[in-house]
Amino acid sequence: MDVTVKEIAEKLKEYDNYCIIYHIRPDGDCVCSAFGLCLALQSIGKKCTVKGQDEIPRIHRYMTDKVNLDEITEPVYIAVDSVSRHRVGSYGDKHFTFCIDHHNNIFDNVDFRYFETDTGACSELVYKVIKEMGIVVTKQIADLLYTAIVTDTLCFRTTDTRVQTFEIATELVRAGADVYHIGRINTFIKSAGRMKIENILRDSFHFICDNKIVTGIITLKDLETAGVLDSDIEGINSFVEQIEGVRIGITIRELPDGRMRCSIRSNGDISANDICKIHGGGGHFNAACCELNMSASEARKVIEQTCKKYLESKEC
Ligand SMILES: [Mn+2]
Repeated sequence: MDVTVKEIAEKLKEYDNYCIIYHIRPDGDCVCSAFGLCLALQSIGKKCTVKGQDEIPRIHRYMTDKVNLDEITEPVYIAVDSVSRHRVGSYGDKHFTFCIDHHNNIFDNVDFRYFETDTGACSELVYKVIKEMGIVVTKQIADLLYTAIVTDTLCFRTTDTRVQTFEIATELVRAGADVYHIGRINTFIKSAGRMKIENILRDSFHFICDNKIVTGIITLKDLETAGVLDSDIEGINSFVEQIEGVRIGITIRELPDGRMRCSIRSNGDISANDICKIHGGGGHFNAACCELNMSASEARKVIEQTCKKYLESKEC
């Protein structure tokens, strides 16, 4: 059932052993929301651990490695930042007691689900839960939750960056979050490999509909050529947004199992969410994704057709 922040805060006090699950192909928001909540729960005497199907991106490990995770045999599961059961990957068969999320959530069979859509980062909700529980936000927690906001809002510039986002960010800075370092490493500094993969992506661009729709492709081979891991290129899906005049930008990324993940970024009244729904995906209004089981070039054709149709229906 859906619960309020007050209700979930009360319920979280009732159990003692927690395992927080972040989503597959983790990003800054899910990882840092999970570890921030973990530290908060531990601070009031709960045992808590964090798990996920895939490894934590290297960029966040300077924080997550410092968290002492508890050994727990029969935990109560909490999903964070996960729109659906599919999103927690190999943990999908667990019984989830709690779910905290900021997507158009469709996670089924959850006892207590607290979600708010159109919210910059899931960590905003985690912050509200922690405050509601009366827990002190330490610098360590603040660094984690602030990182989640900076990464998920692309440094305060997504459409769902709201007053609440800034208010919570302010509180986190007051609690000691390192604005300079976190902003710099997550939104400014790029590795040589990252520079290379951006060049490869740029070279793959294909424009249609008067340059209003662009597709780019990153294959597994491309990652190898650039010498980067898939987990090291957070935010690359918004690269297409930088092109002036583009209304729908699609980044097609080959997954390890050969399927293609199409991440769509749109602007204005163009709903990336609606486009992705056509292919069984979803997400936020202006940022969503879907997966296609075909080659990269076929996926490009299919997704271009879908986007073209959608754009024509909007502009006619
Ligand atoms: Mn998120």
